[in-house]
Amino acid sequence: MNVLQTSNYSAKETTLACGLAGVQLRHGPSTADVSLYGAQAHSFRCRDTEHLFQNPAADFSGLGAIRGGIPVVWPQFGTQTIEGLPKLPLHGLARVCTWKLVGTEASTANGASAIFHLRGFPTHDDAPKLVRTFNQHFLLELEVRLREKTLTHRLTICNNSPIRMPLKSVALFHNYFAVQDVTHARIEGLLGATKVDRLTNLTELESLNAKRLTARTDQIFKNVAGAVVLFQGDQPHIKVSSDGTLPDVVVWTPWSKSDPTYDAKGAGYPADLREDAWRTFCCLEPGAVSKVLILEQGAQRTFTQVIESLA
Ligand code: TA6
Repeated sequence: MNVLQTSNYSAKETTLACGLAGVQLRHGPSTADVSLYGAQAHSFRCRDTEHLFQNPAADFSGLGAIRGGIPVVWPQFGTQTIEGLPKLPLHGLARVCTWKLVGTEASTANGASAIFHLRGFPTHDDAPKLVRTFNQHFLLELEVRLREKTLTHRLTICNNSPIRMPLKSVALFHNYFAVQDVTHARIEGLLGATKVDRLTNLTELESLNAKRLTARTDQIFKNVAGAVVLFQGDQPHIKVSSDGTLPDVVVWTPWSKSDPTYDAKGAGYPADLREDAWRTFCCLEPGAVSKVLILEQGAQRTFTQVIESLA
């Protein structure tokens, strides 16, 4: 078992509270849990505040997508397949594959971190079925770093193909943030961004500085200039920023099944969400999804998001 520990910092390989194998990071009073399955963060706790929504009814068998935490969306967003590439499950393969832990660090200067790899060796017989379906060589590296008030994700996509073949993909961090009540949440930082409504297909500029959620919402904001802040009531709760590498932000809440956009059977509603769970999360998802990234043989690109607790 890999345990790196100093007095206030640790990065410990363990079985997480959700039952999956992973790493628990600790920095002073803050902790973060990340599973090998999906390299998915399931918990980011600052003192007594848990910032990530976790769906207790989710499938933690390691066989399907886990709704909650921070799923890594790659190489496709939603059901949008990329030209020339095979059809993959919703939001791609990264969140439903088991990654390899390749390193941990815990130091006063840098906080606690873990690095995970997912490699595409489509020709290997033991490669996950989805990797063989995708049929591309790639290396994904995800570094998750915890400091007392921040959780940073750095995803590097590398085209390590032995032959001259471009690697096409989009990427996004599907952050499920825990809130007391989404009907009292508001989001600041989207003013002036181009808003594409995925429910109505309308595109317009966002005119609100303080965006409140009042119904089912599924929108992509393009060219978001700076940080986005999620408020609980009047209290700033979470700040999400990137270094410019993630220009899009998706805002999603399924709202309640009684939203008029759902039919009587609730088609399109997340199947494993318990009755009132929709109230307790809001997805704010920095990504690079409106333009396909094309990496030539040997090229790589890094995408960074920083989540800061303001609680
Ligand atoms: O990112 C927003 C979104 O694409 C929504 O359209 C919604 O369908 C959701 O993601 C699905 O994500 P999930 O984690 O529930 O599979």
